[in-house]
Amino acid sequence: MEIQLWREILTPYDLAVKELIVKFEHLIYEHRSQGLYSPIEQVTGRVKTIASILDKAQKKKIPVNEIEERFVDIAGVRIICQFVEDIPKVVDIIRRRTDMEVVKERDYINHMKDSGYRSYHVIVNYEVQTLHGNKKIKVEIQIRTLAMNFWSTIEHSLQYKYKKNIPDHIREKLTNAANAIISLDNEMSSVRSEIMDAQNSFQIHTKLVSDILNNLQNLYGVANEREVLKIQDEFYRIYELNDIDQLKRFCRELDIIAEGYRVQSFTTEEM
Ligand code: 0O2
Repeated sequence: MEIQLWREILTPYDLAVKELIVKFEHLIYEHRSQGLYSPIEQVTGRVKTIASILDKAQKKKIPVNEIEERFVDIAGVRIICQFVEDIPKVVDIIRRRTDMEVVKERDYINHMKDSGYRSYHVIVNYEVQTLHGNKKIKVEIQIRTLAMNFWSTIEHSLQYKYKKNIPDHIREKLTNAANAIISLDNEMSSVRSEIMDAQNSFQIHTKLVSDILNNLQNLYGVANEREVLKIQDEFYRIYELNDIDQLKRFCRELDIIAEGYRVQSFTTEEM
């Protein structure tokens, strides 16, 4: 098949990957902006390269004209989580969505591959709208922890380097590393609530400071400069106390002051 034709075939897959990355990243944003813990930490995606498609087709003896129908991972999205416990939550989010339909699931976490590979795969049907109309395509969503991703990225590069014939002594090290990853994920899970609390406080703190600075910036345009400078000094004083409750109280009070100025400016405009 001509390269140009391949490019055309792959265009909807590229669109699907881009759309899904935006959608999953927006879920992270929605969680965080509501002060909630996001089970999704990072999202990446790729369209399989033509070389890799042809390689796999040759190995699996799939005729070129059946590739689109039989390949499930031309479009691939990878969702990275912090903890193993986040993975079923992400799977559940995917199952409940109406813009994609789960057609297959593969649990390589409870059923680790002989290589040591661990990940949860969900194959979905996803519809994209292209210049030539709607097209339903398959997307493979791989869900795994940061630690699992570290292992599989390294192992994947070694597979590439050794053309899938990784020498025994390296294979043994990879197996040891895969077991260490299981222990690491378990250790992290055992302090999960402490880690989540710490991250949560950090996010609340960041959001409060950002809200306060926004309000202060807006006040510069409408309030008396001396008053704004006084409020700003008070903010610095409270910030140094490193006390989240005081920062929350200050943020609420500043909201009330800012609201007062907003009302005042509306009334002046109306007159
Ligand atoms: P690439 O380069 O990542 O695209 P099957 O459907 O069972 O006939 P298939 O399609 O190989 O065979 O399915 P499987 O085993 O679920 O693998 C799908 C993808 O999971 C692979 O795509 C890899 O991305 C990943 N994967 C599976 N096994 C391993 C492994 O042992 N190590 C690593 N690092 N990744 C793995 P591709 O096309 O093989 O590779």
